[in-house]
Amino acid sequence: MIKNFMHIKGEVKKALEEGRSVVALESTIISHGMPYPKNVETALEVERIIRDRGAIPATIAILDGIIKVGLEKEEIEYLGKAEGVIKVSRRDLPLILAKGLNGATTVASTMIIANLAGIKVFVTGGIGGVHRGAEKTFDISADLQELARTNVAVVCAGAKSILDIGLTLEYLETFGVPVIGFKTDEFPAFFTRKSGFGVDYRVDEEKELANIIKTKWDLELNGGVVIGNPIPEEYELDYELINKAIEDALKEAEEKGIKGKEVTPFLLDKVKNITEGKSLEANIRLVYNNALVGANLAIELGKLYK
Ligand code: PSU
Ligand code: MN
Repeated sequence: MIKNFMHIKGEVKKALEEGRSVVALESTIISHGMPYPKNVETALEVERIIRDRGAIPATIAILDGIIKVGLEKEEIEYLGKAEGVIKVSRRDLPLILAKGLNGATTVASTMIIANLAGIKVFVTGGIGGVHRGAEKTFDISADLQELARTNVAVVCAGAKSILDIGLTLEYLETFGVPVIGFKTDEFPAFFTRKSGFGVDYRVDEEKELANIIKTKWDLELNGGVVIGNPIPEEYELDYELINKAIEDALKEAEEKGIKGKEVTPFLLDKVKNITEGKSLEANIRLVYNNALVGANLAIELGKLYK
């Protein structure tokens, strides 16, 4: 039944059938996370990095109401350029498919689709989380619930401090989601290597990551795993600079009454403007670094699932 809604690109389909390693990629980062044309350049370069390591990339989006697992270059270009592509999380999926619309997938919906397609590793920039002030707004990303239930490993550079990182980690703990620091003892804060919050466990090799992930699923402990892979030192932003930018962005969001699914894209755009594009460059570099680790992890997991 689900197959009626989904189109898996030939290259990806073949790789899955042959048991080769595939890495899922989201599309909200393309249509809502970065400006054109950097978004398209980055998405294509990420795919190249993954191929270079010997894995197959599968960028995921919804086009004309069809779930696409693996996009053509022109489709990535379209998502990067088009205005008004809908940001699609779990709750949006049925509407966008039934109405035959275009949509960019978040971490939550990309996990759902990756899992349906049989892809175990997903690379992104940062996960959504518990927003600051969530005790009043209840603004908690659906990404966290998805991590609690769907069996996909997510390689990210942590979570931005537009979120309440402490509460995000507490939420993940409550729902039994392992949070692993890749070569770090601290959960990374996207633009910076440090957040002030530790991780449950530090792992230094992709092979060990793969072992932990497979063990979780062998035990039928359903749900994802968060792998926090810090931005490389040379691209890290200044802690003070970024926090000032985030404070200003949060203030403006509050003044303008930004709510719901608009909050995250609004904050991301403001931070980019305040840091005069420095944050964009950092964002690109950390995604490349995640792609490298994700591809290696997919290959190691592939060996275990042979
Ligand atoms: N955080 C980032 N960059 C992003 C996003 C989050 O640093 O591009 C995107 C991801 O697609 C994530 C989504 O899944 O925003 C979360 O949105 P919300 O908080 O509305 O659930
Ligand atoms: Mn939200």
